[in-house]
Amino acid sequence: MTTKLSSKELMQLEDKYGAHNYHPLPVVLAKGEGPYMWDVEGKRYFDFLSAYSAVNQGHCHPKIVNAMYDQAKTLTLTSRAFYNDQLGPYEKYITEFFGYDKVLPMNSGAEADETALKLCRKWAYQKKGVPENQAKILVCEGNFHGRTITIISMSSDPDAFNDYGPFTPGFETIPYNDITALEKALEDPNVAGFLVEPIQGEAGVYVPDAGYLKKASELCKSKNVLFIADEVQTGIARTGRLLACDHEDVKPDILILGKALSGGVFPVSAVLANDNIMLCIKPGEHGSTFGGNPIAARVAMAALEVVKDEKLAEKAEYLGKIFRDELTNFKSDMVELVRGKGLLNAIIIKPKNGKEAWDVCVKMAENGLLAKPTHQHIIRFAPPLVITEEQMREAIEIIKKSILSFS
Ligand code: IF1
Repeated sequence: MTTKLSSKELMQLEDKYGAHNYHPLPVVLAKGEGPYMWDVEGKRYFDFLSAYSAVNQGHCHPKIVNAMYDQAKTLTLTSRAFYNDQLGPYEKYITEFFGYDKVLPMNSGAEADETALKLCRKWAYQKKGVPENQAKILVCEGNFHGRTITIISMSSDPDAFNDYGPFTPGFETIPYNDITALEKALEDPNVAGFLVEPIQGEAGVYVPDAGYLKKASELCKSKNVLFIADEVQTGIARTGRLLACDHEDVKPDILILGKALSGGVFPVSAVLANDNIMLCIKPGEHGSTFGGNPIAARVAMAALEVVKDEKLAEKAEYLGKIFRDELTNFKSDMVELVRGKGLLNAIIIKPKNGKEAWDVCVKMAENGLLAKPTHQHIIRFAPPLVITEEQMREAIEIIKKSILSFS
């Protein structure tokens, strides 16, 4: 029986043998269930990050884990060189679930974003008639769509693109939540698409003005430009509706999903579109080894069933209102602003006596709640959507207590 390593020993292993591309909070987790995680020493935490909204259905949801386990001992991977008995039923299920003709299955969110970009360019040349290699895609300042070289070529965050050049051309950056800027950029006849997060997650849960998404999608339609919604983080019930676009009845031309599409159990992502767009990609023109594998198919169907059966969007809507009301009315000179939709929220922390968002997160961890700053002064709060009202209220008390400890 190998002796169990302590948190400290495990952190040292990662430091010595792992790339230093993250700066994690000093917590080593060993178990997850529902809204909770436990560290190596057995301490329990509320998870208020949900792996950046991948664990919306709660940690280790039995229905999803069992689907994975059952398929994993039957058939894991065939590649798309052949058919498999799970992909067709999954494709039917997910396209009917979201209301599109077809789905292109991938694995990570970044791969799905890359797929959407390729699809948009193909459509531009084959259907819109944009001259070859002239297609332009509009993106927003503050965007986060993944970490590949093409995706960071669209980024306005130096941490994302510094020393990774040369960059992929064909993108124009406009301010987020600015209809006038979009209108102006759309004057260019070579614009093929507008890629946007309905709420900017990494930028700090930046919720655009009411009507922005609707007006933006209408402007795109009027200029024969594809409205491409990256719902990798905001989708799958996180913001109080199945998709964040649903708050404004916006139907993206291309929908990008990831993260909670698998409930955090397995890497699954997807791009959905109707035939006039999706069929621009012909056999042999795009794919991936694991894309559409039988485990991903089973896991994603189970994860979506959980969203529906457990009414997770309605729960997120209801509990999100409690979270924002409680923390907006919480009197503290460290809480500058509370914003969000559903259970995707953020608190902007005003530094006090040299203490800032990171220190609040360390204190919350001591008090049994895990969250992490996105940028220096913003803490994102995104618990699994299966959290109960009682658990939510207990967690809110931990947040308040932790902030007050700096008074
Ligand atoms: C990391 C950030 C969040 C995403 C949106 C695509 C992707 C993501 C809207 C790519 C991924 C993750 C990546 C992860 C941390 C997390 C993140 F801080 F990086 F920016 F959530 F805000 N579109 N976001 O949020 O999906 O390829 O990762 O599956 O890179 O540290 P992925």
